[in-house]
Amino acid sequence: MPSSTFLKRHHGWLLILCTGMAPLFLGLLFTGLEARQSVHNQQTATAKVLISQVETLSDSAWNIIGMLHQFQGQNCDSLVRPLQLLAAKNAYFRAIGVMQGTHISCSSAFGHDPGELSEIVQRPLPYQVKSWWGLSIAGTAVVPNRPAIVYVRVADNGFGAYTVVEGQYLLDFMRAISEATSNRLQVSFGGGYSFTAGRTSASHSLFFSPVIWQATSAHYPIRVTVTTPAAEVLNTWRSIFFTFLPMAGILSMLFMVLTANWLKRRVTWRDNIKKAIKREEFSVVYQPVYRVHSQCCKGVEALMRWQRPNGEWIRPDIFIAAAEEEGMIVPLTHHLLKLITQDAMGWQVEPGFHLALNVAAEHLQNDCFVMDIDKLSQKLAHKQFQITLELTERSLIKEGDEVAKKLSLLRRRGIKVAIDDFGTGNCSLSYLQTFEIDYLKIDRSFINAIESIEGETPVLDAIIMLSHKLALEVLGEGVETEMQYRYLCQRNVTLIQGWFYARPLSSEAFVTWLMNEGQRSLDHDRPHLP
Ligand code: G
Ligand code: G
Ligand code: MN
Repeated sequence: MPSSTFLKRHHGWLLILCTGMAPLFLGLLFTGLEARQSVHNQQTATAKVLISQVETLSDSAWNIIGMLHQFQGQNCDSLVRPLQLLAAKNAYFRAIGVMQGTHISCSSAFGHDPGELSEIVQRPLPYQVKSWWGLSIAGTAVVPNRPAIVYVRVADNGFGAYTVVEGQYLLDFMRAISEATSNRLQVSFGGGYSFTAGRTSASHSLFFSPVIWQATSAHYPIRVTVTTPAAEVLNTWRSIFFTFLPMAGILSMLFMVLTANWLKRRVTWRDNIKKAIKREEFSVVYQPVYRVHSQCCKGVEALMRWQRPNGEWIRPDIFIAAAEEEGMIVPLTHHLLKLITQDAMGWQVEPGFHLALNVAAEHLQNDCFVMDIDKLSQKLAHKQFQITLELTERSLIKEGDEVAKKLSLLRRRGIKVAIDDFGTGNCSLSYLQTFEIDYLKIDRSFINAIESIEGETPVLDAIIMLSHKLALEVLGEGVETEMQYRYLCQRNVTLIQGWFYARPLSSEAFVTWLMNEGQRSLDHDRPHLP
């Protein structure tokens, strides 16, 4: 096996492998993102629940404090009972009381003169003058190890009320959520002590790091932090990935089979064309072109044909397109030039007889192009053919400058250039300025649009007029009826090609046809013009 073929085979396997891996890689990426999103959704939901819980607590705390303000001015003896009653009725409260400034004057837990508020909360007070505030704290004087939240309101005259909300309920609630979601939760009120539930795990896994989400309440200074450890993110990802895995597997297989099929087809086309060249399955037919002025055959267009050994004909538009795609168009055109040279050697034609051939885009851009055409004209020099290159608009798009240079060089050596299938490509008009052109071949579809000899065919008429203005010769392609022929003659289209005049013929058939029919006029009633 030659080394280049070996490499190509390997490339094939690599490509199959890559397309097989693609769904897996995309799946990894996609499920990674999906896991992060899912973790994030869970975090925001958790934060929302927690915030709403603390808001409910705070609402009832402020409610009670509002009620305490009605006891303003009463002494502690008469206050203790109602305070104790209020505290007992509300499950959340560890203590409630009233104060003067920061000094507590009466409390549900201690009765008379329990001391300064700062002693109860076991830390300096965050505000001396602010009239409303709340703070989460690590513990109180009586229960130092159980966190709580203290709420305080002091009126302008110095009368104040406070309540200490038991933190244990909130902590239990947080622990339950933390266990269910494997998240670490932290809650603080007014920037104070952080209620914390769940383990701290700072470990990073290979692809994931812990995900942290912070949220605050719109009503109170509540801050909630939800931390999902890396291991939990990994778990979430794993469950999403394993759900996705069977689909990825099926996609992988499908992609690999499709790629393998595609590669096989490519190789098959390439190999088949190569073999067909060797086995001489290709041949060339020549379709005569009629010149209206001289009323005789003035040239031919060479068209390639492929017949398989089993007799099946492969359509030229199919095998030409396949050859272009598989990088076989240059070798195929070399073969075509060889066949044309062999055929045309045997023809008896007048000097200046047109020999037109179709050139593919890739060949035009190839370095060997000018040399190939030079070789053809040298080999046929003694026959003095007028060689014409038919290019499609599509082939002029790429490397326009290079192509224009090559065409200009060949034109100086006497080669003519035609635009084939004119009007079906894009940007047609700009090409007329950029490239040096001798002929326009009007696409068959425009000729087909002719409905009657008197009627108008606006696009066709415009193309013909444009060619005349640009002093280009026009050829009508695919002329099938006398009506189409007359229509074109009326509008001074000088060259006619199509079944109405002649079908594409093998070289031998063409030689006979030229002898018998080559001088035949399509108009018996018109005199010959020079
Ligand atoms: O006549 P026919 O059915 O062969 O042509 C079909 C298409 O194939 C046309 O567009 C024609 O330009 C293209 N074609 C035919 N022979 C050749 C050839 O030798 N080279 C290239 N590049 N195109 C060809
Ligand atoms: O695109 P290009 O001009 O290279 O191709 C010419 C194509 O037109 C060839 O396929 C040829 O067989 C086909 N052809 C030539 N004359 C006629 C015609 O009168 N009618 C139809 N339908 N096709 C034609
Ligand atoms: Mn053509």
